[in-house]
Amino acid sequence: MEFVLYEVKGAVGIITINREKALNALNSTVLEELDKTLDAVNLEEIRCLILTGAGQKSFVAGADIGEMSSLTKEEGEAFGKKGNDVFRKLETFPIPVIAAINGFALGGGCEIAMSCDIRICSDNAVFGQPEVGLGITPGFGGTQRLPRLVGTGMAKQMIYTGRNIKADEAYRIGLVNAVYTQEELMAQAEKMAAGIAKNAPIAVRNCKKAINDGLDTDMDQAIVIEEKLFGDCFETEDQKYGMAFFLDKNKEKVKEPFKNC
Ligand code: DAK
Repeated sequence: MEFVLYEVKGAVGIITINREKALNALNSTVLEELDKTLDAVNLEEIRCLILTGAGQKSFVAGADIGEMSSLTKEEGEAFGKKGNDVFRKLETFPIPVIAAINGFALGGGCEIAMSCDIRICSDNAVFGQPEVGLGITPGFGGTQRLPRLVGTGMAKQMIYTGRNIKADEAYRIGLVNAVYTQEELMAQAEKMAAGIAKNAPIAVRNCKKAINDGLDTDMDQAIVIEEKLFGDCFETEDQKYGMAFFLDKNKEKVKEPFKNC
């Protein structure tokens, strides 16, 4: 791949958008390669993904403005669909995805981070939806995901003003869960991913599905979605093992890794 790296560390897959000269801006090739990378993740082996950007300056500085500048209406729609499809694939990916935001997360960069399950960032990170200054609306879900994450008023302020915010403000408004130094960021992301990966994989997947699907509907239906996904866990070996381990009074026993079945 030209612009996307994929590395496996134990049960954790690390996807790096590697277009540092353009601050990891998303062009069509990056979007296509991200799509292929996600399709190639071995879900038997990998239990959590981390998404980050190459270098120390930028996570993703947005969609590629050079490529977008000459698009026709039809081409703009096709570009938007390519991005939206990948972002939705990330959002609904069966296993959790952590965005490790190591610098600029502007426009499409903020939007791809919001498609991940969990966001943590470095202290030099900068977030914003500057699209209105370019004569467009956010096009990769920013008008939809930002209000759901930080509330309507704050999202409208960020989108209408196009003003960037720094890491500490992103933390304060709940756009990121934690802020680390640049040096600490990946180690912390990997630690969190490993913590997720050691839990029962089918239960973790079902939690993601319950939260995502439940948020798309009203509470009466949402609770039924949870009931079903909760019930499904009782057909797994991991539930039988996890509960039997708790109930076993032998203090010398050592917990085995969950088997993902
Ligand atoms: N696209 C293309 N190239 C970019 C880029 C971008 N978004 N951001 C940076 N670069 C390139 C710069 O052009 C420069 O390239 P060279 O000149 O070296 O060839 C290189 O990266 C380094 O950037 P700077 O020289 O500008 O670096 P600085 O440190 O001075 O400034 C910056 C960093 C992040 C503040 C600045 O680069 C900047 O403002 N970048 C643009 C940020 C931005 O406005 N991002 C939002 C883009 S709009 C849609 C779907 C999605 C979208 C729209 C429509 N449809 C539904 C169709 C999404 C839109 C966006 O994301």
